[in-house]
Amino acid sequence: MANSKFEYVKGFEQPDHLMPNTWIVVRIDGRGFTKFANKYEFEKPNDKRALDLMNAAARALVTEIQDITIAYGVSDEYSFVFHKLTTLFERRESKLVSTIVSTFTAYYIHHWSTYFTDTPLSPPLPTFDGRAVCYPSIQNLRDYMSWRQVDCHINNLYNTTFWALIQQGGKDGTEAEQILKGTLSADKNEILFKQFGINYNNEPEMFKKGSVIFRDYELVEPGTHNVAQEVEQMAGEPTQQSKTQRDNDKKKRAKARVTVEHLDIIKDDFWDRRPWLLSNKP
Ligand code: DGT
Ligand code: MG
Ligand code: MG
Ligand code: MG
Ligand code: MG
Repeated sequence: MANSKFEYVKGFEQPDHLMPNTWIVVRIDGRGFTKFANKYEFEKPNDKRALDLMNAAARALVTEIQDITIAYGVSDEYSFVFHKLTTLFERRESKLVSTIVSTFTAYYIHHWSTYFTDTPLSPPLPTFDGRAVCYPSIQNLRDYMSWRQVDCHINNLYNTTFWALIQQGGKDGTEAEQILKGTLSADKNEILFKQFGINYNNEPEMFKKGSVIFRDYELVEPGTHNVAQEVEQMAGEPTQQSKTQRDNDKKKRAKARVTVEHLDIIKDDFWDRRPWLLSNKP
């Protein structure tokens, strides 16, 4: 139906190509999960089944969409980072965001029964919103990731103390809130330890640090150097790769194991040991 008189309507579509050469972060977040968590009686403050399910959905998505370099999840949210050189969907924002949101949601529902074995899903079904943000430098991107992980830590320490006061301390919500008003991290650690015998350090890593998903190749030992990598990063531009090299890299990427870990991504160590994550190669 080329050149019909109706075709002019296509001209109403707005271009939405995201800035080239920037790291694209698509963050999804569960819609109304406060209510959703109550409906399915998620354990407070952390339900391992719910978090494992988020991770399973995210892992399936990262496995499927190979342009994603790394992902980070906490609570009902997940951030997916596209390599700065990605050309997926010509970097069109609406395509990237809608694909991530619908793929994630589909896998979340698909995997539901694996984690919530006795509770079938019923409407209203879980849904997610999504947004894209471009970060021009590795520093900006790492600061974004650090921001989310710091948020995880602050919220988890607060929530862990809040729910200990209620579940073990017999307080009601208002009382617990009053007790925690104006407290610093050290105070919360002390309340947990002195009143409830909880050493916050011994809480599960997934609760304290959130979850990181990435392709695992061989770790680089700290202190060793990959010369090719260094030259590439100094140059600040992608090295010209032959087609064979690109194809090989692609195959390697497809074969690499996609892992879910609960690690510190604020300090340098995580990134230093996995230089491929932020390398100039897509
Ligand atoms: P939104 O995102 O504006 O549609 O609204 P919500 O209600 O999803 O709020 P949000 O995203 O700021 O906060 C996440 C909610 O999900 C929060 O109320 C706690 C709940 N949630 C997430 N993970 C867990 C969990 O493991 N256990 C429990 N009990 N609740 C959880
Ligand atoms: Mg929200
Ligand atoms: Mg939410
Ligand atoms: Mg949220
Ligand atoms: Mg189509």
